[in-house]
Parts: sequence; C-alpha cells; structure tokens
Amino acid sequence: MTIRHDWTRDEVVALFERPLNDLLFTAQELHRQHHDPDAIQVSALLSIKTGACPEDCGYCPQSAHHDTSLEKESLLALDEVVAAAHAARAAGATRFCMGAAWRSPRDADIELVASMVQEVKALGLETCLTLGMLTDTQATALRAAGLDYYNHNLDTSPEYYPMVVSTHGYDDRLRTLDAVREAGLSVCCGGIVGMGETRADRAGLLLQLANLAHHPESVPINHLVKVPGTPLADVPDLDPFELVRTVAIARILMPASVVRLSAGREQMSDELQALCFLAGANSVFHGEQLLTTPNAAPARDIDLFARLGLRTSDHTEHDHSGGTDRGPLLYGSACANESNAPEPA
Ligand code: SAM
Ligand code: DTB
Ligand code: SF4
Repeated sequence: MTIRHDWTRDEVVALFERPLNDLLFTAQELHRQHHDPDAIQVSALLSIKTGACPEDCGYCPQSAHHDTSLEKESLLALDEVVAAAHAARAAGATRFCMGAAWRSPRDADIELVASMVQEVKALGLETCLTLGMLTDTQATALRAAGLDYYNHNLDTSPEYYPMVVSTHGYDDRLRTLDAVREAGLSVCCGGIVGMGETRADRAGLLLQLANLAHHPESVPINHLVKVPGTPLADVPDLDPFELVRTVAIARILMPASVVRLSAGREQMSDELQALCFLAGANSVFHGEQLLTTPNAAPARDIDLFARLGLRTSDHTEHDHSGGTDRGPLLYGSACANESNAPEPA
C-alpha cells in the first residue's frame, strides 16, 4: 500500500461528498491494513504554563486577548510535572503531553522544559510538547533531551486561518513543523472542526496535512470546545457527521498515522465517539482535564472502551512491531486494584 503525498483538492472534496457508509467502509478497510482495529493509544495532557498568551487565536481560552476568567499560572515546577506524569502512567497513559501557552519559548524556557522531558521519559512514558513556534536550535535541543513528539497544529485551512488568528500566520506554523521534522522529532499535527469553517476548509486542512513531505505520525482532530469569552463561543454547532467524515478522510489520506479524537469528547455521545473510532480514530486524551477545559470523565472512558471491546495499547508509530497490549484503563475504582496496574517501566 503506497502512502500518497500528492492528493488533489478535488479528490479530498469528492471524499467529503461520498455517502457516509461508503466512506466508513473505505476508512475501516485502510485502518485494518495499518492498525490493530481494537486497540487505542492513550495520551495524557498537562498544562505546564497556563493563560496570558500573547496570541489571539479565536478558539483559545488561554489568549490574553479574550476575557475568559481563566486562572493563569506560570511555568510549573519540575516535581509537579513529574507527579502528574506518575499519575498519568498509573492511569494507563503511554504518552505524556505537556502544553504551554506561549507564542514561542525563550531559550531559558527550553532548558527548564528539557529537564521535564528527561524526567518524564525516565518514567517510561513517551514525551510530547506543545510550546508554540520553535527555532531549529530549540527543536534540536529538545530532541537531544529525549523528546519524542512535538505537537503543532495547522488547525484549519490556510484560507480560514486568518479569520481565526491574526498574530501569526500559516507560514509560521509550517516553518515550525519543518524545524521539528528536521530535528528528527515525530510530528503531532492536526486541527479543529466546528469553528464555523466550511466543508471546503475542512478539506483544505486535511489536504495540507496529507501533502506534507512526511505525514504527521499523530493527527489530532479536535472538536471546538466553546469557551465563553472567546470570539468563537457562539458559532453554530457543527453537524456531528461532519466530524465523523473528517476523521474518516484523515484515516484515508494518512492511513499509517495515528488519528486522535482529541478535544471535545466531553460533549460527544458515546455513539458519536464509537462512530469516530469506526472511522479510524485510534487515540484519545484520557484524564479529567485537557489543558484548561474538562475532558470526558475517565470513568466514562473505561466504561465506553469496555463496551466497545477496545484495548489500550502502547503500540506507537516508533514501533511498527504491533506493540504490547496494556489492557484496561486504570482510573476510577480499578485504580485501587494494584494487580491491574501496569508494570513500572
Ligand atoms: N500555544 C501552543 C500552540 O498554539 O501551538 C500550544 C498550546 S495550544 C492550546 C494547542 C492546541 O490546542 C491548538 O493548536 C488547538 O488545536 C487546540 N485548542 C486550543 N483551544 C481549543 C478549543 N477551545 N477547542 C479545541 N481545541 C483547542
Ligand atoms: C491538541 O491537538 N489538542 C490538545 C493538545 N493538542 C495540546 C489541546 C486541546 C485544548 C482544548 C482546550 C483547553 O483545554 O484549553
Ligand atoms: Fe496561545 Fe496556543 Fe492558545 Fe494560540 S492556541 S492563544 S498560541 S496557547
């Protein structure tokens, strides 16, 4: 199966126009050629620096341009980060993603964050950072510290991006993605649906991702979490089947990538999430909180994955051997049962 990087806009638009059953069938066929259909990768998120961001991203509660009554917090201490990573590992996460509300880090920040990466990695977790725009030197320093993934989303089509953000441009995002790739890091890059964009914009985002020289190893599809005080708080709701289509088309265009059903799961029904998993989503953020907003409750995830027969897996894009099944998630009542706990790394 060849992985393509030469998709045309017409092809992607035509995929969006296919009957949903056909689309799901194609997506599931491709999914099964590249992934275990009953396994799901579990990541945890921690906001290591919260709010007061100079950027004006219209969707984001952490922008200093919006009045969202968010509690700002400066960079967390190393021991706080390590404690959160311990808890995430005990709860079944295999990757720990640390996010900072920065336009771009200062070099002094990189040193502090590099020590967080080293300590989290020592726990046997994969590491991911999302800190804003990076220089080549910063990306290389983070790689040297042992960082596995860098998350930097394109978020929407190049045409819609300036409607949503004015303080940086699409080219800035692409430049950071180049720096990350050049440094030898795995790329986590996706976007947000439900921001008032058109179907053509959703196609435009997926076209950009699928025609990168290397597909992102990890493709987060976020559904907008509407936060009061942000400019996008009152955009009309997206037809949920458009989310399913977006996931299915991400799967078809980037068949070997892990597609994460990311923000917005708290507001989704179990049935909508199940449809997204059928469409090819095979990763989630698990834990009480995303960065600043609530995530789907951990106990609900445990129940849903059990009902769907989904196993958590440490299979990653670094390891195409098939990985190791890790069994059930461990939040909630199962936490108390030590015999269920994963082997310490
Ligand atoms: N400041 C860095 C940046 O912008 O790349 C890292 C943190 S930023 C919060 C990471 C991503 O979170 C954004 O690119 C966007 O995809 C997502 N995000 C932020 N607010 C969101 C919201 N309200 N709903 C869904 N996704 C959101
Ligand atoms: C991604 O694509 N989604 C995550 C993670 N990467 C950093 C962030 C979601 C943030 C949702 C809004 C919030 O909790 O602040
Ligand atoms: Fe800042 Fe990132 Fe939020 Fe934009 S998305 S306001 S850059 S934290």
